[in-house]
Parts: sequence; structure tokens; C-alpha cells
Amino acid sequence: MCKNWKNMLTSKSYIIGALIIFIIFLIGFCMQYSKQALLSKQEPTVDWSRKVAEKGIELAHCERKLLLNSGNKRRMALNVLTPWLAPIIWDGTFNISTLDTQHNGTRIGLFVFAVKKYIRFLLPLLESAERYFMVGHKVTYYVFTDKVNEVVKPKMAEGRILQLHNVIADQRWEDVSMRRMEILTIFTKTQMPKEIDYLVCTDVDMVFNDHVGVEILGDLVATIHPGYFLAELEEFPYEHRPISAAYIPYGHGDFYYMAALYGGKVEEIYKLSVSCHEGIEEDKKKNIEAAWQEESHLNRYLVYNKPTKVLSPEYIWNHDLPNGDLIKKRRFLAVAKNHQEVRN
Ligand code: 5GW
Ligand code: MN
Repeated sequence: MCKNWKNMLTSKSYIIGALIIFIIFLIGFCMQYSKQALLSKQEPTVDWSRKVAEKGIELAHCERKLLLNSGNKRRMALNVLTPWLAPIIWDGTFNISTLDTQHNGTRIGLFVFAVKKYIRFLLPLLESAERYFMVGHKVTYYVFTDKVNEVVKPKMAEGRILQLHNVIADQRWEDVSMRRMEILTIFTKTQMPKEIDYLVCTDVDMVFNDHVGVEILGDLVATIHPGYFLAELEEFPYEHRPISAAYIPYGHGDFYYMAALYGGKVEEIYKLSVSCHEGIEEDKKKNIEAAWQEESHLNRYLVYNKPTKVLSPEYIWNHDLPNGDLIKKRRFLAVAKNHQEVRN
């Protein structure tokens, strides 16, 4: 009896134990389920493409930080601030809707030269600008060409204007490229101050390939040359001959800027173009020409008149360049061209 009772007790306690465990499981399951149901009510869907994009931005920052901290290479361009505390614009460093609101009503000009065979690059540039450049803002395209009658107007959004201006076609390409500075000195003094707040100057053999908006606006803005963003100061192709007005002594300078994209307030571009044009004329009188024509003069100006904003190589890229893994967004691309064919 005593044994039986003992047996009964053990089997009973087994049943009770199992029951308790089952109840605990049941409570646990219910809690989990209700939590999930609650959560799914608060957060209906997760935008994974956005999450992935955010991770991409984080990763790009981490990669840049790692590179910044590693080795003895000069990697200033990977930073998000210059030593004079101007922002270097990389993806993820700005909130475009905040900036768009700040720039409500801002009038922006795009200055571009398309003479001789380079007229073929104009329509693709303008069409891509309609997709990506300052979308939603007031834009005036200032196109300078020797072939006004051949220009095909792209389909343009409201608030966007195309202005065509006649310009003579210089024989030498170096002169074509440099004449842009002379034309800028005239238009930034007379016409543009009445029509626009900021001017963006670009090459024509380019296409917009991703967002380029008001984040690039500032008093004086220049773009880091994508071929030299990891280069040492000594490697920059500045003009180093003291005889040239574009002279930059060894050891001076910060970045090598590319003349295919720069901009700023109209009055700042007036000052810049006057200085560069005067330098070009001084050199001409001495029968010399700077290493990279107006780009050399532009670089000289920017070494001694620091830009207030610097654009990362996201803003000028070329498919062939090395270290492209560091450039997640390719916003403005150089068009591949047959140099021999377009220049003759
Ligand atoms: C440029 C070089 C050789 C022969 C002709 C030209 C040229 C330049 C031209 O015939 N027509 C013309 O409008 N240009 C303007 O100068 C374009 O806006 C062009 O984008 C800019 C700079 O010349 P690029 O683009 O050939 O210079 P890289 O450094 O981009 O090759
Ligand atoms: Mn070009």
C-alpha cells in the first residue's frame, strides 16, 4: 500500500510536472505571438531596399574611415571636411529634402560650351540634366555654341529655360577650352546677376547619371579630380613653372580640382573667371600656356581662394578609373570619346 501510494505519488507528480511545463510553453507561445501581432500592427512593412541602401552608405563611410586611418598615403579627399572646414560632399552626408526646402526659389544656371564637333554631346547632357540636375528647381541652361541652328531642344520641365548664345569657334582646342573663362567674365558681370543666384559650369562631354542637386550649391564650389583623389600633393599636375600665372610652388595646394565641374554664387564665379582669364592672357603675352590650360589657372585660384564646398569624385567619374569601389554613386560621368575624331 505504502509502495503503491508512493508509485501513485510519483506518477501524479509526473503528470502535474508535465502539465506545468505545457502551461509555461503555452504562455510563452501566446506572449510571443501577441508581441509579433502587436509589432506587425505598428510597423506594417520594412523597406528593405532602403535598409540596404543605408547599410551601403554606412559601409562606404567605414571604408573611407579605414583608409583614412591606414598607411602613410595622403587620403584627405576621403574625409568629409577639408582642413579649412569646408564640407566634402559624399553620399549620406546631407538630407536632400531639408536642403531642397532651404533652396525654395533659388535660381540656378548651368554654363556649357558646345562648339564644333562637341555639339553632339549637348542633347544627351541636357536630357540627362532634366532627369537628375536640380530637379524641381528653377534652372537656366546657358549654352554657347557656333551652331545655334543645329541645337535640338530637349523636352524640359516647367521652370527650366534654354538660352542659346553664339560664340566663335577657335581653331586650337586649347583656345576653345580657355575661351570659356573669357565668356564667363562677361556673362557673370552683366546678364547672370539679374537672372540667377548660383552658376554651375560644366564640360559638355558629360552625362548626369544620378542625383546632382542643391547640395552642390555654395559660395565657391569645386570638384576633386577623380584621377587624383588618392594622389600625393607632389603628384598633382599643377603648373609648377614660376613663369606662368598659374604657378603653384611645390608643397602648396590641397586637392587637384577638375575644371569639368565647378560653381558658386555668380559674383564668386565672376571673380574666379576674371582672375583665370587674366592669368591666361598674361601667359599668352609671354608665349606660354599652362600645363592644363584653364584647369591649371582654376587650380591656382582655388589654392589661394579656398572653396567653401568641395565635391567628392561622386560628382565627376569616368568608367576607366581605378579605386572605383570607393565611389558608390556615380553622379556625373565623362562620356567616352574618340579624341582623334571629335577634335579634327
Ligand atoms: C577640346 C579639345 C580638343 C578639340 C576640341 C575641343 C573642344 C572643347 C571643342 O571642339 N568644342 C568644345 O565645345 N569644347 C569645350 O571645351 C567643351 O565644353 C568641352 O567639354 C570643353 C573641354 O574640352 P574636353 O572636354 O575635350 O576636355 P577633356 O579634358 O574633358 O578631354
Ligand atoms: Mn571633357
